Amino acid sequence: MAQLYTFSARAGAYLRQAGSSADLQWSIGPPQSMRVRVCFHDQCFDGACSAALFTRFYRASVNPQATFDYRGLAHRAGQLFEESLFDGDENAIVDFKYSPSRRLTWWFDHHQSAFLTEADSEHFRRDESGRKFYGPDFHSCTKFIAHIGQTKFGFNISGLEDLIRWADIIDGAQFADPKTAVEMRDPATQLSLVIEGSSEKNFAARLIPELAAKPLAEVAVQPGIRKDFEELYVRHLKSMEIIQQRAELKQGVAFLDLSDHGPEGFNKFIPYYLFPEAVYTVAVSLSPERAKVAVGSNPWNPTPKTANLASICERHGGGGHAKVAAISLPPGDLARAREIGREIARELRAGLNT
Ligand SMILES: [Mn+2]
Repeated sequence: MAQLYTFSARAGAYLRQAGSSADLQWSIGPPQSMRVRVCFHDQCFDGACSAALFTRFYRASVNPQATFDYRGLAHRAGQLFEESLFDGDENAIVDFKYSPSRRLTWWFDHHQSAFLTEADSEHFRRDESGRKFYGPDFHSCTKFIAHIGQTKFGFNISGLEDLIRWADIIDGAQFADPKTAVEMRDPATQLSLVIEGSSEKNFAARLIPELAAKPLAEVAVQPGIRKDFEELYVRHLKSMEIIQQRAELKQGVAFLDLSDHGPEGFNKFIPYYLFPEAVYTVAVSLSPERAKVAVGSNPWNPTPKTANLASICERHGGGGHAKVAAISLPPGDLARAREIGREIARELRAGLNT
């Protein structure tokens, strides 16, 4: 139920209106009891930045006294949302799939595969709240939220430019060169490594208030984060060695089976740093949660990339963006993940060599 707050100079307090027009109840009280649940794409720099930016936007444009709780969401086989997720007075999803739940009050996403079903897509098209937004042309959800905030709500992004710019560079794979992406000398790329790689539960959720309050450079040098970064960077260097040894580069496609290499992810630009001639990468990996096929394209290789990787992955039950997409299967389906990975590699090679 929506609640309205009105500041009453006479009462010297916010008045809270609750209930329908038939049984209006006004109570005196500050609106800090307004709790906003923000669900975001977990272990993703853009997901965390989207949640941070949404927080700033909401405080500036909707309710300065609101409190926020963050919950990271992950793509997995099966049901994505339980109704109990949406336990706030307001409930938002940023940088993640649409939910038709009546409890969802704000939604921002930019993924091509934002809708699980045609029914969800139709539900979104019929929404009249003016608080649910889909921006598939945006490289990052962070920049999309900034754009909607500025153009529809008069939100001032001053002081947040760096956060928005880097989320757009990182999520849109718009690094100037593979060196910037792989050598990680900028605070944003260092934070991205920690957000994607931290094994602490709810790490990103706890980092979001920092991202909303401080410049990236200040967040990145905090001792806890610095230590995590250094540990993960050592692993990053090791994974570079392994990818160097394992990659099967043929006809413009690097195929990588890293499923016996442990659950750690790897920086998706390493293959292009090591093999500039690779146009696409297909990587199979295994974690306790899922067997994953990740498909990406080399943004620095000038070869025209006509394949829509989201569409290819959708055929196998996955999704993502045109230039980077993935398929998640239950961990027991590793053999099928390998098969799908090989098949996609064949399809991409055939497409490049016709
Ligand atoms: Mn995103």
